[in-house]
Amino acid sequence: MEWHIYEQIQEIIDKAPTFHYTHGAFWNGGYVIIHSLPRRIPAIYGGVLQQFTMQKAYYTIHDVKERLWHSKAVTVLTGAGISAESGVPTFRGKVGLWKNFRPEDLATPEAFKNNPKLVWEWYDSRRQALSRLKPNAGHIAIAEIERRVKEFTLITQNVDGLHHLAGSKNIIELHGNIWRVRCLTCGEVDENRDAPIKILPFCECGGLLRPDVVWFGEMLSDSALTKAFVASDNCDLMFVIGTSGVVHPAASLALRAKDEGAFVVEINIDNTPLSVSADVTLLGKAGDIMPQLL
Ligand code: BJW
Ligand code: ZN
Repeated sequence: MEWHIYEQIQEIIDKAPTFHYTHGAFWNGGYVIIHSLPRRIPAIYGGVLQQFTMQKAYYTIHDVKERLWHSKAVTVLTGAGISAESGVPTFRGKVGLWKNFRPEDLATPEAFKNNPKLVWEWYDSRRQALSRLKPNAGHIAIAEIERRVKEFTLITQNVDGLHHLAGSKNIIELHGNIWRVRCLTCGEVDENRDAPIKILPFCECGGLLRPDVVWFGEMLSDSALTKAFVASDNCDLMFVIGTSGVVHPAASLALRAKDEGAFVVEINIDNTPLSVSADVTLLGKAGDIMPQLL
């Protein structure tokens, strides 16, 4: 990176009001130049908190790359944004699914109880669209990282199965999988790739089947969450990719990783509530940035 770009970044940060976070990204011939958020660090004199000072650190994509390949344990947390470039709609934002659909009507156990046909029609339309989509460069780069690092865990909030198709192996699906069904009567879980699926679908036992996903107000699987905690608490480096960071407990995994000493790199086209906690935010599309780390 050219030195004058560093100077420009420095100038912008210096002009920013003290004690306010400054954040930005600069584009240079297609490469993302990133810097971490300046942090407020307490200055303690004689045991008394006197003031906050600004700690500034700058990272290039090459610094992140270097860190990645020197890490022993890498954990990746993904959200809908990683699949956006495959054509899968995200939930929030200007063109997100929640613009046209209310989560209360479609993604809660009460919604399914009140109108299983409506909920199944929504999931069926998403399954049909998904059946035509493929993993993108972001998914593929994550699978490649798994092949090259010693300890690797992928925690995804996505239900689309695209990480599997890209070749990722050690995957924790926090919110389930849209290609599985679960019987409300006997609890049996089965893979079902019918697209379209028969509405309403029933189990051999006669019970109504539901998508095997986690809706609002439902507990995440104990074993998935425990594994996700272990992977977040024990990694040296965590990538947080394409999530708005507003749905818990998934979002809290990034904070846990940070608290336990991991270096946290966020990759998103926008800032999120997690940006202030991340060591670095790379602003850009996951499908553009992830392959640059290989
Ligand atoms: C790009 C990009 C590109 C775009 N490159 N980036 C603590 C505090 C407050 C509330 C709670 C709390 N703990 C629990 C709760 C309640 C609730 C919750 O979090 N609510 C908040 C919304 C307020 N959580 C729950 O209910 C969870 N259960 C639970 O905690 O049980 C215990 C409990 C029960 C009862 C009460 C309290 C506790 C369950 C959450 C289940 C979420 N389910 C869904 C649907 C899954 C099935 C389906 O797909 O249909 O999961 S909702 C939806 O949101 C989906 C996603 O996995 C999840 C997260 O969304 P995600 O992935 O972040 O997507 P977006 O669209 O929000 O963001 C996309 C991002 O990508 C954006 O930032 C873009 O900028 C970026 N982007 N293109 C890089 N190319
Ligand atoms: Zn059954």
